[in-house]
Amino acid sequence: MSAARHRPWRQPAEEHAMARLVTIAAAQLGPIARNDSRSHVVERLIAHLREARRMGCDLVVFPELALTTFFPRWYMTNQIEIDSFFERSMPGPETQPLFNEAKRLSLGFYIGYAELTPEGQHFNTSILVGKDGQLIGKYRKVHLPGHREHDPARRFQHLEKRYFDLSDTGFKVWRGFGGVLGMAICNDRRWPETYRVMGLQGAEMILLGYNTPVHNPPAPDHDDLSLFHNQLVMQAGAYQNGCWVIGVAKAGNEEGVPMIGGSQIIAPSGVTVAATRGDGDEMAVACCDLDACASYKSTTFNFAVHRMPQHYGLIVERKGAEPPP
Ligand code: CDV
Repeated sequence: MSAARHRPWRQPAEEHAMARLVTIAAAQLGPIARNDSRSHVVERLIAHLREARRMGCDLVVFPELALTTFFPRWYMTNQIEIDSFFERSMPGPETQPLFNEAKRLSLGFYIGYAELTPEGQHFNTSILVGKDGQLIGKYRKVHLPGHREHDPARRFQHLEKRYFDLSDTGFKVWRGFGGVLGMAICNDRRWPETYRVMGLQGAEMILLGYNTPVHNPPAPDHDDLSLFHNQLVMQAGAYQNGCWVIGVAKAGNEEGVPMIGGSQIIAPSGVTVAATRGDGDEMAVACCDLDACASYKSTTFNFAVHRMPQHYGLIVERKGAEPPP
């Protein structure tokens, strides 16, 4: 992948005119305190939108659970307290200004939030909203990490399995922004199946937000590798499926728990073309050519020609590894 493919202003005018260009803002957030109001957070999101407009963006990607602090770090039993971190409608009264401003600026956006449905289900959800303010798609997180009960051995908890229901959406893709887009959330990015299921539906760009503590209580030996692993999995997912991957963090020291930054925009080559540098509110911006996917999707990763699904049955038949006796 030559740098020119990522920088249309270096392309010949004719090629530029034909390219499917989407300018993306990876809108990283710094920490959100437990007591921060939704309205205060929405002001920060709107500041990102305005900056993105100034930079000529089409689509702004916000993190996972972008409206509150990352509450699964605390063990809670009071359902009223738990539900206070969830949105009963989207947009709701406090998030409506975000939708209004995005539409006024003609910007699409992806945002993650905790969803409480009218039936009482709790999901870790993301939505993709078009430039006209209309919902393009909704995704509910498939890979819920962590545990269900309080674990006193941990410095902080990771109770996604306790607070969220299992996904009922799976991995879908949608047409929008001139291409085919998919969504994932945080832990999903570590699993090759996430990208491949969307790759098999022709995904040209996968949007994903995350909250990743630097410290991994069950495996502290991974701590020094947390940024490396973040980049490794997203670059592999992009390259092996010939698609753009946009990964966006909520970063920094949130309620005493340091979280990684490392938000980035990755080309179908697997090369990161823009990245944040710090762990606060910060944007990385890149003009992404969706046609850059074709050279990967039509050669090395031409699935229709080269995949051998008759040899992949175990991937769906078996959940855990079973070594020979
Ligand atoms: N929010 C997440 O899904 N976080 C996980 C944690 C468990 C490390 C992640 O994979 O980044």
